Amino acid sequence: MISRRDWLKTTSLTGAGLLLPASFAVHAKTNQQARVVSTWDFGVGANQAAWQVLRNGGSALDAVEQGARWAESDLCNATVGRCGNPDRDGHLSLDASIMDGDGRCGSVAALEDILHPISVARRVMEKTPHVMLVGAGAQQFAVEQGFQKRRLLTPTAKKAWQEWKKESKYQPQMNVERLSKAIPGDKSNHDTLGMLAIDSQGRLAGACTTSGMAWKLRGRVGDSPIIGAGLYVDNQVGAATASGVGEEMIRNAASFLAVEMMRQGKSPSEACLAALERIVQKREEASKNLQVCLLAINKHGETGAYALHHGFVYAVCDHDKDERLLDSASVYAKG
Ligand code: SD4
Repeated sequence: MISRRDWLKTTSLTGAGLLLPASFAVHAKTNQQARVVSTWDFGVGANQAAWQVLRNGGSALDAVEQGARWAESDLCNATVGRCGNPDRDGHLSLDASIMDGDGRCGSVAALEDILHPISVARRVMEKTPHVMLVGAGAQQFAVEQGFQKRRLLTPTAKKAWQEWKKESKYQPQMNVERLSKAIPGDKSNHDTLGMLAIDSQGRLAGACTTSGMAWKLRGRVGDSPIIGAGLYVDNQVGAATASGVGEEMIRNAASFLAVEMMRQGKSPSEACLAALERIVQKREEASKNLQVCLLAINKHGETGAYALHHGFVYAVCDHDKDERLLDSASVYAKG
């Protein structure tokens, strides 16, 4: 298999007139616009999984599904997938959504004991006339579709939950730490993988996957599986995704709002800021003590982000500059 570096070298040799198969040269050219962006520092790993699809000319939809699958199974942290912290009663329940730029979408919420909620969400999109399945029904559908049921709560997450139960204090907190510093039970009790991609044909897609807030009430659903709140994609304009305290995104349809702001001519980061300003305008006091992060891409592949508070980072991967981790601007100054 050709490595990414070799690929870059080879494509520049094409310009120097060396003989390569015509399809290879076309492929290299069209892949210039492919790009994938993801929330948080673990987005780097997720982007790499997605990039394997994009670099071969694959679709944005396949890319974001692969990226989210990586986060759900290979990454082990307290807020996404199999290593996530459970709810107040000790159940690990997962939320995910997927959407493409033509408006097709699917999601699952409060799904238990299934490793890849993002792929179940895609099946909801492709195999049913519905958009969203929840709880026991989502699990039943997953099993019917061939997904294996398996107990997902890790011993570490169980231990953290048992510790938490000693005081049982539940309060959503803002995450101002990079996730690599997050350990179960510390103050960073929520983070989500939100991923947006544009492929070689200019098609957009997005995916969002999370275990939601640690110690949440049983049955609590955040923004991540709600189309328009945690994720929204429109090929005509761009796409946006969110991380942070999901209730704020739901109240303001934040991802949809960011896309609509791009439709009105704002850049991706201006659009994220405008959506956050709406949140601040509605609940100014509350917004000082919780984190909301928005990430966006427009149809030209330009990306941007904004968060309420300092500390949000996002990962970008593309043909030109490989992988990089960028700091988001914030509404409230550091400290
Ligand atoms: C939720 N938005 O369930 C998710 C959690 C999260 O960063 O993103 N945290 O509310």
